Amino acid sequence: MAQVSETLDLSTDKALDRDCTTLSRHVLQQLHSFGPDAQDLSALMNRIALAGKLIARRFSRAGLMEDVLGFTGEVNVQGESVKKMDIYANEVFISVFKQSGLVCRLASEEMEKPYYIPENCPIGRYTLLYDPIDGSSNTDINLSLGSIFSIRQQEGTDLDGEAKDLLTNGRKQLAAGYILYGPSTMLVYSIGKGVHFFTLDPSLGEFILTEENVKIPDHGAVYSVNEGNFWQWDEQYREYIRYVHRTEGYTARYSGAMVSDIHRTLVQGGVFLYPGTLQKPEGKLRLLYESAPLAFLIEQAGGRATTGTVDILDVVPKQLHQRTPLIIGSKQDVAKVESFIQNGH
Ligand code: AHM
Ligand code: MG
Repeated sequence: MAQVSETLDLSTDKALDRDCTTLSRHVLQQLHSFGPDAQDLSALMNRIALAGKLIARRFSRAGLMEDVLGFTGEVNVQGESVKKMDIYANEVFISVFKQSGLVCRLASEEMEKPYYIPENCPIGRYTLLYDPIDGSSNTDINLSLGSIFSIRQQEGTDLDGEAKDLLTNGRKQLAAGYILYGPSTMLVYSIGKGVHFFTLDPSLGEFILTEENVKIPDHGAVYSVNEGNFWQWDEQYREYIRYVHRTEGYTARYSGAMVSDIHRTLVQGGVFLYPGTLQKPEGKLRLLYESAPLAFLIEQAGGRATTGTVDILDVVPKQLHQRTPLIIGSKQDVAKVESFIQNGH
């Protein structure tokens, strides 16, 4: 036997170590603890991973199955047409957390009010906030999409079922991240100890650590925004866009799914913007399900996220489905946009 281990070459050892770093093990390693709170977070992340695998599996067969693509004919609380995958993914998270015992409430972009799991409430001290499918207009054209999640500790008893304790700033998030359904499925998360990438290995059915402590570059060449809304923006935003048009070194990318755009920004740097428009003065993106979780991640990676005047993580919402303008990405690029908003240049 001794002979076998001596002959194992180093690259095999490394590959094995890598394959063994699953998400739940990584959470425990990060917290240096096997205590109850660490076990809870580890179990919560494991459930989110399961939801991600179920959604990824359905996406991968979308064109082959009945009832996956297209709209349901309903309009959600945001006034947006609902896709069949929005409903499926929303229910996947509920179903996965019903069995966890840890989560008493789930609040999602697709539901007017939080979903309560009464049997979990005496012990379930956590709330999951999520956008089940982000960028759902990409569903029918087989382009990248995502899910966004955030975990908060429940404060108080919430006896009236109003979930008012969720109307607090984004610094209260215990964990946040996204699942990216691209050529491979990735899970990116932070529990306030850096940002880490996991990739789904389909042969194992497990998310495996692929990059630890990811840092966003301080500057990147890409600006990412829906320029079709140019006519609807405030003049300061238009001036910023005119500036990048006349300055060498900028290039544009916009996928229609923010999770993909944020992932690229995290890896390569740059800035993503969704400003207020005439039709939607606060922009399109929802603070609790989209902007705050992504701001938490990007700050953990050394970047910034702002409304243009206030850091996203300091915004206290007045209602669950509140929208917010968002400028997010590399420090220097966010500062440049901010300077246009605040000083006009
Ligand atoms: P969704 O969660 O309902 O799909 O909306 C959010 C998405 C973002 O992923 C994306 O950046 C944006 O909406 C695209 O909107 P638009 O088509 O207005 O540019
Ligand atoms: Mg979304």
